[in-house]
Amino acid sequence: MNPLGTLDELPRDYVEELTRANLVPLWPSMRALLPPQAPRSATLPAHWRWTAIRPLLLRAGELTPMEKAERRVLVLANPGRGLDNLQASAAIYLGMQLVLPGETAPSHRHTPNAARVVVEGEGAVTLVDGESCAMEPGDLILTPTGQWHEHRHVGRVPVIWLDVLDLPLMVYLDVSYAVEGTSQTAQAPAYSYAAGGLAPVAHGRRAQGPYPLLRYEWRRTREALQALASSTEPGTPVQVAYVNPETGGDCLNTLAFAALLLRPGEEVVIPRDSAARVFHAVEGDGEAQVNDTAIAFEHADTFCAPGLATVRLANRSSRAPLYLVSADESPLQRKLGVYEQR
Ligand code: 1HN
Repeated sequence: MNPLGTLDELPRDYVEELTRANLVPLWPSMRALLPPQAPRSATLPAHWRWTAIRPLLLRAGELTPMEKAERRVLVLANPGRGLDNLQASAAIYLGMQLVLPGETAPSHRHTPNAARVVVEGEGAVTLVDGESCAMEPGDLILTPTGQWHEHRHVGRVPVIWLDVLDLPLMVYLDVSYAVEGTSQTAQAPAYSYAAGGLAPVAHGRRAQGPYPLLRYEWRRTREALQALASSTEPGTPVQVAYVNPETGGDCLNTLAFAALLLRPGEEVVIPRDSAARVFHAVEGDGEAQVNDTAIAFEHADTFCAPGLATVRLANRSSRAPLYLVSADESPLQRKLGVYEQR
């Protein structure tokens, strides 16, 4: 590939004249914008330890009351993208949120899509467009774009969860904003998806609307993985996708969520694809190899892999299973026609 001309090679007065006219020559930036063969990602393999986050988050609970925070969150920022940019990857934001007993995080809605993976505690609920979603460890709870949501906590111990949002994407597109609301009236879910393969019918109708299921109970996800494990060859990832139960499609428009089980001693390779991916250890400890970076992770740790990374995961325990939840950018990339497996 030919080396292209640089800015320094151009006469100073010419460059100044361009600048005055708000013009920029393309060729000095061409190779950076379109690197040969594969994208260059600023996203680094990164690891956020629960043992580091938890005490700092509880300290935030002492330092900053809810009224001063609205959402009491420590953001898991990828150093490769600049900590101030609050990004785990190009499109994924991650934050660890704390709600103390008796606290309420007020109702609002916003354009970014969000999902939460509960890490610790009990007694909190998230209300999503009025639907009351209990929060138990490992549960995945969706708050899709535009839906009202607030968090209430009537339990006795702190509740902590991992927020996963497509916030960086929405900010990039200049479409990110929020609207404040008033406290919602709690309702039970209109439809209950109690068993796989069965779609509930109420008053002769299947569920309407794009998000029929908002809470994916960990208990059921775990059972599904265990059932799948019995028919999956060792070394083949035991994995389920969190889907919209009416369409079978991704549960959110932009990000895909999955749960994985690694049996004791098992090691798996994640198929190499263009989607950046984050992992959270719901139960168990393990090791990840993300390109050249080795990550020894423990229960409730979170880590990320850039798009096109080589990712190997291992459960080093000879007795305990390892359960992970992942989120990735594949739905977004598919819609843009740029998703690749290599
Ligand atoms: C948000 O609305 C929540 O509702 C959590 O719990 C984290 C990060 C950025 C923007 C909005 C929540 C958020 C957020």
